[in-house]
Amino acid sequence: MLRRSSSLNKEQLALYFIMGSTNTGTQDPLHVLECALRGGITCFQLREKGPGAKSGEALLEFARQCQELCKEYSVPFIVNDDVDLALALDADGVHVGQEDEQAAIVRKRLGIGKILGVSSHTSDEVLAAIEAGADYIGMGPVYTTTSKPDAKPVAGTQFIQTTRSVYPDLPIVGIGGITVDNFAPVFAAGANGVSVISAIAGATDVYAATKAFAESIEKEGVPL
Ligand code: 3NM
Repeated sequence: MLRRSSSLNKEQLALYFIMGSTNTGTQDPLHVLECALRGGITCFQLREKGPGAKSGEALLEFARQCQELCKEYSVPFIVNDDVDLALALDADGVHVGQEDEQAAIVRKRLGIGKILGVSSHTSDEVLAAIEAGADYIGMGPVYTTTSKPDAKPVAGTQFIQTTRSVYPDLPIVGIGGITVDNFAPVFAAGANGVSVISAIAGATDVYAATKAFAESIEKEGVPL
């Protein structure tokens, strides 16, 4: 079994914001990220995907700016599915899906000082991710999502609950269609956090939406 990193604190998963430059409509993505950071997100993942996504130098520059903002707020900066970019920037970690580079290879490339997140949809995938040295598992989609065209069928919270009963200490984050109005069952099922794109990136007032979300999570008894 590969070793997990010691750099992830479970509480940092509580309100995990995911964004790319194509998720913010007419709003400047860096402004959106800054408002989200001010509002209280606890982790950030740069996920630059879909039509119009940045690449090459433009992506490197954008990623560097996102990383700088995250540093100002002491929030982990995770890169989705781009180990080269994460290594070039000395990012805090990488998140991969099942179709991306294999988790065990990513762990070897990153070393043990970095955070590795793996999306898992079956118990076999969870076990493989743990054996590959994942620090946390992403599980979804909990609810219907419009942010990932190739998302799997809606899974609800049952799989989180089952996984939690098998692995009491495994850091788990739920994802997919999660909002300030429907997040509570995700924590009740045993997740340590919720990952969101549109509930924050699509808000008219990103700061206010994030702050309200963070406060609601705290009210559920989750420390932020
Ligand atoms: N992964 P929103 S669902 C990036 O099920 C992603 O693994 C998912 O966006 C999975 O908060 C998803 O806008 C999109 O629904 C989440």
